Amino acid sequence: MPRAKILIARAISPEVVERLSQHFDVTANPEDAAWSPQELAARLQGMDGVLTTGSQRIDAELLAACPQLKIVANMAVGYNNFDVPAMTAAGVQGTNAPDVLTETTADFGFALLMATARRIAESEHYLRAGLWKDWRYDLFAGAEVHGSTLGIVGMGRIGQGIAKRGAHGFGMNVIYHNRSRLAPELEAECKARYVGKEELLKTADHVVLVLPYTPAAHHAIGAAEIALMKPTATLINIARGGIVDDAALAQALKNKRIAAAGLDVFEGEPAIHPELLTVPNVVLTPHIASATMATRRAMADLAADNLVAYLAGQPPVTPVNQPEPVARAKRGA
Ligand code: 8YV
Repeated sequence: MPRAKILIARAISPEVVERLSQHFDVTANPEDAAWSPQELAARLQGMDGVLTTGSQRIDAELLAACPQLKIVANMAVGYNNFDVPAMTAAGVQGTNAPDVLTETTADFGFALLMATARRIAESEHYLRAGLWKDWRYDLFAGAEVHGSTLGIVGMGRIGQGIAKRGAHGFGMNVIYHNRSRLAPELEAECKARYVGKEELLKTADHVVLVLPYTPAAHHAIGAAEIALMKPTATLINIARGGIVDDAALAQALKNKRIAAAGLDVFEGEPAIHPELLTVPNVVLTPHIASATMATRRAMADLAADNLVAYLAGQPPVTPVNQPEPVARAKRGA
């Protein structure tokens, strides 16, 4: 039987490319080119599977152009780059990469919160620019982290990781808002109290966004929501661009409507709203919350596990849909 063919859409850990090569005919992207949707479709001709990152859009048009494609394995927990109903209807399996990045991403959420509240990036730029002349009692005086109120929007695995760090490590009073309330034992483990979104925005000293992107979550934090926040509050987004209205946030930061923000994700990234680049009270990082070598390797390994299982006729490890059987059979899966 000929070996299945897979495409790896972006550069990944070489060990995982090597591992995949033991199972499949692999076409990789070692120069890490960011292919256009047309280029991706062209490279997917004749491919049975593809390993994607969060930046390749998988929609009905692409699937129609790639009739042999059976599985798309995303090396990301978020899969808003997938049109899931289109994939299901076209008989294509989608998988994501949850769990392996939870603690690493929660670490980063906390790091960004600390950097933002304690003005680490802003003060470092000042020092590097040679502006530090003397000690002052209020030099880069920031917001208290320990003992303050931490508001988490989106209480999945990563949200819970951030809650535990805040409650157990920093003695924070943790409140959260989520589509559904956690089971009482999980709330107790996280020492977190469920509140409405408005109460959270009004009472939190630090608001951390960790909810998945859905059309309903688009601009969940805009001018009206920011207006509810304390003027001393910080806002952290490690979820997805588009959940925050970046233009409204830039305005609010400029007017000191809130104290500061920390952003790892942006609307239309890698483009950044130009005003965000000019305000000092924001920490900006290039979508690196899961970026440790070990975690990125584990994410690629999980995507590989999904490809290996599914293309061998086994159930995928972390599926996000159940492909329609007739359409699936037409693709030879
Ligand atoms: C990924 C992420 O690195 O997992 C996610 O959803 O946002 C990041 O951890 C990024 O999406 C590239 O795949």
